[in-house]
Amino acid sequence: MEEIPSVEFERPVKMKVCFVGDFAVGKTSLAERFVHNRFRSAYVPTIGTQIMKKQFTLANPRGRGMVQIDMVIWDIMGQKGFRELLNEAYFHGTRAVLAICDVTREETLENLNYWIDSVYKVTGKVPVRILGNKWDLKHQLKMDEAEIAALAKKYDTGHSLTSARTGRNVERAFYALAEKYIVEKLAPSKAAQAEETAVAPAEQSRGTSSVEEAA
Ligand SMILES: Nc1nc2c(ncn2[C@@H]2O[C@H](COP(=O)(O)OP(=O)(O)OP(=O)(O)O)[C@@H](O)[C@H]2O)c(=O)[nH]1
Ligand SMILES: [Mg+2]
Repeated sequence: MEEIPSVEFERPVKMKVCFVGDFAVGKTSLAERFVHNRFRSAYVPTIGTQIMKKQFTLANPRGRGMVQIDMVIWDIMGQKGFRELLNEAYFHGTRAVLAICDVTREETLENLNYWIDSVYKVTGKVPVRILGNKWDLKHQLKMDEAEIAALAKKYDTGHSLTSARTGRNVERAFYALAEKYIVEKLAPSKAAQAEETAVAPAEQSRGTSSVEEAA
């Protein structure tokens, strides 16, 4: 692949990520682990949605340098009912999805089809990563890893086996999703390209637009 100049990522990449999956699969717990590095064993169902922010840096997956990611996490309630009426409001503007199942409850994997398709109805196809959470309870496993991998393949992606309780693979799963988004969805910044061709080098740091998205 052609190397993209690092000027492309002078500014942070903003991305809204939605967490989807059935109730109690561990969406809130994974967000809390990633953002605050903490875990609570009590189950407090999310009502509506909880929004969290996290900044982190990655090696640019398409070229030189580092990329700063400004992630806004929408942790959405897994209980059905009136939530379904609000899908449009929740999913609008979503750039990428973490679709989470609980490896100790079989139906939570199958239901990810419903969840991902609900997002796609609003956003079109966006990058997804499948998470098999509660891997610390793998002695109670109710699905094969091969089934998780097959679902991931269907959605053109990979999967991670995570534990919000121990922290296993949590950070890596977020990083993998951000990399997929950058590689698949971000076009080189038109602003950066214009600056390269038309603006004197001393002025190059003054552009107003950050990375732009492919249609
Ligand atoms: N052992 C174990 N328990 C977990 C893990 N992740 C979450 N839990 C527990 O599972 C329960 C549900 O976790 P939540 O994070 O609230 O689940 P949720 O998906 O946000 O649920 P809703 O908000 O109702 O949709 C809580 O009791 C958590 O402590 C994990 O990786 N391992
Ligand atoms: Mg929750």
